[in-house]
Amino acid sequence: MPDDTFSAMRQSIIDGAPDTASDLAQQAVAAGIAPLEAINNGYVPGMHAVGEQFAQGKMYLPDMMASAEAMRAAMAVLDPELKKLGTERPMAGVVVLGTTQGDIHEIGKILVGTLLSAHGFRVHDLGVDVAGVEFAVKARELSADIVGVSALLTTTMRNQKCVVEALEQAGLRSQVKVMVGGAPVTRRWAEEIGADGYAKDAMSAVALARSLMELKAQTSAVQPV
Ligand code: B1M
Repeated sequence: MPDDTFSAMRQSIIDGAPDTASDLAQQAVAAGIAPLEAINNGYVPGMHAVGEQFAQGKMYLPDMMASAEAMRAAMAVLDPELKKLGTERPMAGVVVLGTTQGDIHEIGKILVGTLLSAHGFRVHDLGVDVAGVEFAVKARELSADIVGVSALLTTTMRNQKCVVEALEQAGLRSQVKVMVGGAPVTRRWAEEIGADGYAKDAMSAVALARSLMELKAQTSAVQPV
């Protein structure tokens, strides 16, 4: 894929131009470009540029919302392409996913969910602004293997801990692995709140989910009957 196309994708996000973002995504699919390559090399760098400009006061909330709309338009084209990859795979595990309470950022979480689905996981996405207890209720209902919690704000990442606590209170903690992620989240934070793992991006989230499933299988194998 020519760098020009990636920079046009990046610019469509900065400009908050959903039609252009969508057209470029369709062209990429038609050209046989891997959807993840378009996302990671084209659109996500656009989002990062928007975040930087917002932090510097060069962009305002409506601009950031328009950029998010453009990202969604691109994802509407690329998401089904990514999901197609997962249709032939055996079921890898059940994941309950959501963005933590007080936080409405969803793009990264949706991408994580899409890639998990593309790799055989059955994903139930609770959406955004999700309380700890809601994660626990859905995890019980679906006999989930993994609960995945996204947070994009330094003020809401502490609510990831509430999810771990809600699972403990529901008596589910030994059966459910917890993975956390999002821009401000770190491995150290994951350890501090008692989560089982941290992933920095969507592909690492897939690798982490697989290793958590292996760990789960090993621990259940040594449980006394
Ligand atoms: Co907001 N926002 N935002 N925002 N926003 C950030 C996060 C910010 C860093 C921008 C900045 O100042 N530079 C800043 C947070 C600062 C901080 O806390 N330190 C910020 C702020 C301040 C705010 C508001 C408070 C602004 C205001 O109202 N004054 C407000 C908060 C609203 C709320 O949630 N209560 C707000 C609102 C918004 C919009 C609604 C306009 C919009 C979101 C729209 C939507 O999602 N539908 C928005 C956006 C778009 C952003 C930026 C620009 C982009 C986020 C994004 O989509 N990135 C963001 C700046 C930035 O991140 N650089 C910013 C692309 C996405 C693919 O990456 O989400 O990081 P990301 O996900 C990655 C990884 O983090 C990881 O994998 C993903 C894919 O690789 N990952 C996981 C994510 N979740 C994971 C879960 C896992 C594993 C990996 O396991 C479960």
